[in-house]
Amino acid sequence: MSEVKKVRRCYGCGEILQTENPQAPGFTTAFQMARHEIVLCQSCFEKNHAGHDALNEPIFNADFNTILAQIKATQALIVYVVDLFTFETSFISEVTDAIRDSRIILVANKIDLLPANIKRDKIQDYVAKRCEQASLKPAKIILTSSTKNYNIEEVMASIEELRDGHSVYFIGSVSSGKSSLINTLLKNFKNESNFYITTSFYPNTTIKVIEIPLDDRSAIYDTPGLSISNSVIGQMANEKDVIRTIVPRSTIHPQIFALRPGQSLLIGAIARFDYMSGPRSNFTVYVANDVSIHRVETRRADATLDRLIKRKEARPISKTIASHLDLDVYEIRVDYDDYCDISFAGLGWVAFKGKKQVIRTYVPKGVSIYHNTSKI
Ligand SMILES: Nc1nc2c(ncn2[C@@H]2O[C@H](COP(=O)(O)OP(=O)(O)OP(=O)(O)O)[C@@H](O)[C@H]2O)c(=O)[nH]1
Ligand SMILES: [Mg+2]
Repeated sequence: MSEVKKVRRCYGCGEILQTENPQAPGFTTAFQMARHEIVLCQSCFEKNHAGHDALNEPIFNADFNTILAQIKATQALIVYVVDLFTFETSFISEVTDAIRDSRIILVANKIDLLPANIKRDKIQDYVAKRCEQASLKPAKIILTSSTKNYNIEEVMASIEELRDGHSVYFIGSVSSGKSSLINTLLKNFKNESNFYITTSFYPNTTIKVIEIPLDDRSAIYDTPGLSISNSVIGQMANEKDVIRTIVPRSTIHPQIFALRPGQSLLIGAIARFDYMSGPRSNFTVYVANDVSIHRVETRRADATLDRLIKRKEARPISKTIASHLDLDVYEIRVDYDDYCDISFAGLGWVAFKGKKQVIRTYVPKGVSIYHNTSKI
């Protein structure tokens, strides 16, 4: 088992909290640390500097309950669309819990973004394993790409096979590609009306339920995506430059970094990966090709990140990250020999072979880190 603990910062000044030395920055009592999720260091506490911020959980949109009620009332078939690039964030546990009793086709979309070295049957197994862990039993799991027209026929055939005359609802997180999939189905199979649904690169494109009649009694429904507030995309949804940079448009080219402890990777100016201890190891970074990655000595990482932000020399730069202090820190202790991955929700992931390494990851406040599919 690996040990993972969040390295906590003072919510007033951002200093890393510690309980050992009252004279050093970031001191707080063990009592405060144990009692509260949000803690101010002694110095900020004395200044009565109110800190605020909390880790966000994915938002389960209220309107979605109405959609779920309609699905249940009409015994509709669900096409649950998950984005393979941001799998852990778009495979939403609240949705899984809510749809468990319905008939489901799970469509794992955007397969074209994953490099060919990740074998398709491995991905299929991974998705099946994650469904099993979540006690979700889809009638079919289909890997697709709506942009490359991959497996669209299988989606159509499965819908026809499983809907039994009932309606079909496409649901899933924002930007998972629900509207694009429906458009591709329409293009391939029938589009008498020549009507296409608006799709876009930015989250929250579909804002109302859209009905596309199949026959007199049934229809395909496109639904607004559920926003994922614990992902970089959710946190920075209004920063178009950031979204343009972090959402991949083409197949990702993974980059391999051989790091020794004491080296760090700055991922754009919004995330960071510090290699704290362990043997020299290869770390493969999967992020959109437009995201810059700077390798630096850890002791210089704070200053370098601040300089990159100031000079706008990294991609992306976010208005919400003015300095290294604006990032939350998590420490991960890997304690086994197997393959490991650490995902930065919405941004990508780092893969490596576990050899008792200690790693610190830094992400914007409220963004989740996942380690081997577990949320930290
Ligand atoms: N690379 C790739 N991009 C895709 C694929 N499917 C959709 N996209 C892109 O993903 C973005 C979001 O697609 P939409 O179809 O608007 O997603 P949505 O799920 O309807 O989003 P909301 O309406 O906001 O919930 C667009 O830029 C699409 O071009 C795919 O298979 N591969
Ligand atoms: Mg849409």
